Amino acid sequence: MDFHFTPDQLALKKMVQELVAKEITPYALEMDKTGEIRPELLKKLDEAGMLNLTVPEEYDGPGLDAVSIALIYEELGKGCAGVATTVAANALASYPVLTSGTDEQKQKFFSVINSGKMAAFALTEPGAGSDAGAVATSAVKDGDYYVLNGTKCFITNGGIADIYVVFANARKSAGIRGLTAFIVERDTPGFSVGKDEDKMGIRASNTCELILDNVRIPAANRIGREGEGFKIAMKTLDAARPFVGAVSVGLAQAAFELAVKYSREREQFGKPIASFQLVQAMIADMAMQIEAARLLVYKACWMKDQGLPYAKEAAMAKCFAADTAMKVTTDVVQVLGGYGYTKDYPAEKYMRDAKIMQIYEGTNQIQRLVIANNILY
Ligand code: COS
Repeated sequence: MDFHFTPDQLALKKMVQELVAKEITPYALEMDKTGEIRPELLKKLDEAGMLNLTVPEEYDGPGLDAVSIALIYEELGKGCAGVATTVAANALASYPVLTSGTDEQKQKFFSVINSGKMAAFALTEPGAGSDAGAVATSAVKDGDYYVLNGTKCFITNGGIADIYVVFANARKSAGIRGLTAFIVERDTPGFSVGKDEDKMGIRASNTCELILDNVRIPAANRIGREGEGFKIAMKTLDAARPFVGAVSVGLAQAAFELAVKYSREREQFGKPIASFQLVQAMIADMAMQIEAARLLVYKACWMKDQGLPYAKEAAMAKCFAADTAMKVTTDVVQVLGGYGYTKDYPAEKYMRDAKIMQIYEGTNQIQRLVIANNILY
């Protein structure tokens, strides 16, 4: 076993740490208030190569392995989980094309995110969350076109993307075997952005409703075969889940470092609260949980990079790291006491941001089902 990173991975991590320190951390609370990512930051993220992390070299991308991408997300997560989510949504949307798209589709989709534009993965609907197969958006074949009708909700980057992967059902009677994936461009007539969600956390990220009203798209934009959409969505979520884990680890680490610093400085009963054993126990538990979560994330990514089956490990990494982020950030607020509950410190933001990690890209209840299914069947 080798726990070392390559010189390239270490250089990448250092570059992202510098980007985060200069361009993200100082503005994290401001973006949390405004509920928007700074447009200047999107430009900086593009210049730093953060918006096309999953694009292979043959399509003019960086061709990174999953471990390297996880290291990047961990650092972004330390700075702001909302920014990390914005970046990660481009990766999420790229996987259906990466795993199942044609060469022309890859050229088209990757050239958009290579040029600094945003992408979105549109699966969820008001009636199809955990039950992803229940997508009601319809796709009706009409000559060389499909006509899409329906509404998507909770779509990360929905309002700021230029290109979307939209899941619709092309054969209603076939249930999940009718689900089909399509590339939809934002300027297609009939396609519009609806309600912008006012969220508890990850407020720098954009989350919108999408409306498809007789959207005619060329059949050439269909990804894979008709009815292959459910499997494409599941493979995409397998690939993306360790990265939610990586963001969770970074978020938990940032909160932990705040608690360590605060506990050394804050004095009660005439000494730093770090000298009290009940505080020490919380610090030790946080450190253990974060380290365990980090190792699960790296292992799932390493398995993916080795070409091994990794769906179970991806779900474990996402679930454990998200639960860790929630537990750690809650305890960090506790260590900071009354101050942790105010907006004078980022502790309460970390706690609000952590909650979504247990919900999006498959709730932690769904992750447990995926893990159990992989063990039992
Ligand atoms: N990779 C490839 N194929 C997969 C797969 C995976 N990870 N998981 C399931 N499949 C295939 C199965 O092999 C099965 O194929 P066959 O019909 O050919 O045998 C098909 O998909 C259906 O699988 P299954 O019966 O397990 O599906 P379920 O309806 O029971 O759903 C869960 C499984 C609940 C795990 C799935 O719906 C899910 O992950 N839901 C969460 C969705 C989600 O994460 N939403 C968040 C919003 S998107 S950001």
